[in-house]
Amino acid sequence: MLNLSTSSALFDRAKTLIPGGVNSPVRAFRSVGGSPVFMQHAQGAWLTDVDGNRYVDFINSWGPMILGHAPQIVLEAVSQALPQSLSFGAPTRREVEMAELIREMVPSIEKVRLVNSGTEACMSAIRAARGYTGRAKIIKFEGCYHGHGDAFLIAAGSGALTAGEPDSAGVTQGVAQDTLTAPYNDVPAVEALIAANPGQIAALILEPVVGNMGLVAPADGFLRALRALCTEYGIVLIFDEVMTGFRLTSGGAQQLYGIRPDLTTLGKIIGGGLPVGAYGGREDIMNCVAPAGKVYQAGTLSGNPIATAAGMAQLRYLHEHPELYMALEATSARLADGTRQIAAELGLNYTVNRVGSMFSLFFTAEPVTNLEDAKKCDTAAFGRYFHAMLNRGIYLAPSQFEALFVSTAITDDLVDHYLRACRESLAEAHSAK
Ligand code: HOZ
Repeated sequence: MLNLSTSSALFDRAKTLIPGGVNSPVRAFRSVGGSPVFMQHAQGAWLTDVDGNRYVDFINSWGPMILGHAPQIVLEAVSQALPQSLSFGAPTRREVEMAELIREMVPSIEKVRLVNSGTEACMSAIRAARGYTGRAKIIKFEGCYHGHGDAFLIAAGSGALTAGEPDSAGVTQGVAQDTLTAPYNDVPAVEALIAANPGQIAALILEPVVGNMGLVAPADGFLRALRALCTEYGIVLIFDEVMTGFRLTSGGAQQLYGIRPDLTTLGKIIGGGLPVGAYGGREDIMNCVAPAGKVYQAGTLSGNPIATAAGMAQLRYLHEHPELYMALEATSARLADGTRQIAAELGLNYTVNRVGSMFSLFFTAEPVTNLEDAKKCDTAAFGRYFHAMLNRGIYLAPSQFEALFVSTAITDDLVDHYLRACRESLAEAHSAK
């Protein structure tokens, strides 16, 4: 068993100071039981906690550490930027260069606005879509998570789902009534919403590959059908690529599936681990944003010089090394296929969904294509599995309804280590009932 005494003591202190003891709900381990591990240090694939335990990291700060932790190129860029000031609240050269690079890597983004988080990006994208169309309603999918903006906390995934409260307290009826929801991968349900709300829908937002109800891939033709519907009805199609952007391919999920959204939201990945977000897309829509247009949105820390230095360093590296996506694909395939095979050998036939370097092991033998499917999982068994993996030095997302993220720091030896731990942990989780 791990010695987690310092983590436990910190959590006890934190609970007296911070709601639930954490600054973001999933971290509290509520859906897997036990108390969270407090981290101290990370390098490459390895995390070290405050008690000195080491773990191979499969969260990678929920996506952005594509190159593993503390890559030299990012650290150097940050140290070069540091002496030039931490914040200006004024335009900088690097913001222009970053916008150019984003546009080059994601061609649907003709104009882009930098913000500070994925939540901010999604809230602002919706406002831009509403300003552009003059319409009020949006469509989102059950189990998709677009940050904690009021409009998105309706049938939301991620922590909102594991807390068992997909409809957050504090969201007014007035806001909630403008958010329409459909099951993921269900085109007829979207058609029905559009038909029932003629000329009223400003935007349709989705994770083109969902990471927030566990990993769920779009069914064949799903994204294409949404694109066609949005074009036909003048609805702004928004891809939330906060987790998939620059990760699934250098151009994100939209490049992988060959679909051009009207707007895209980006988050932590473009900060290389520092707090950044962005939204961008069609020039005519983005020209509605202030001061070019009448949709107001602003922020002192937007385009922060340290965050853009880190983000640019990682983005440039990804752009210049397309071969790393092939390596990520091979590593992730070994991990996911190995997991599936081990489960089958143990007579469990669990579902493993994977797209590129994101995957999930669902504790159900049924296919998982939407939230209803995901909810069929044996979450108690997942909790036991999570702790068995943690005890073996593997740090997974502490919830059945999150994806795992693979970094280029995962070597073949670490894949073997993971698969050994997976076999033992699955067996333990099912013998310990
Ligand atoms: N909402 C994030 C996962 N989908 C978790 C964020 C965090 O706890 O850092």
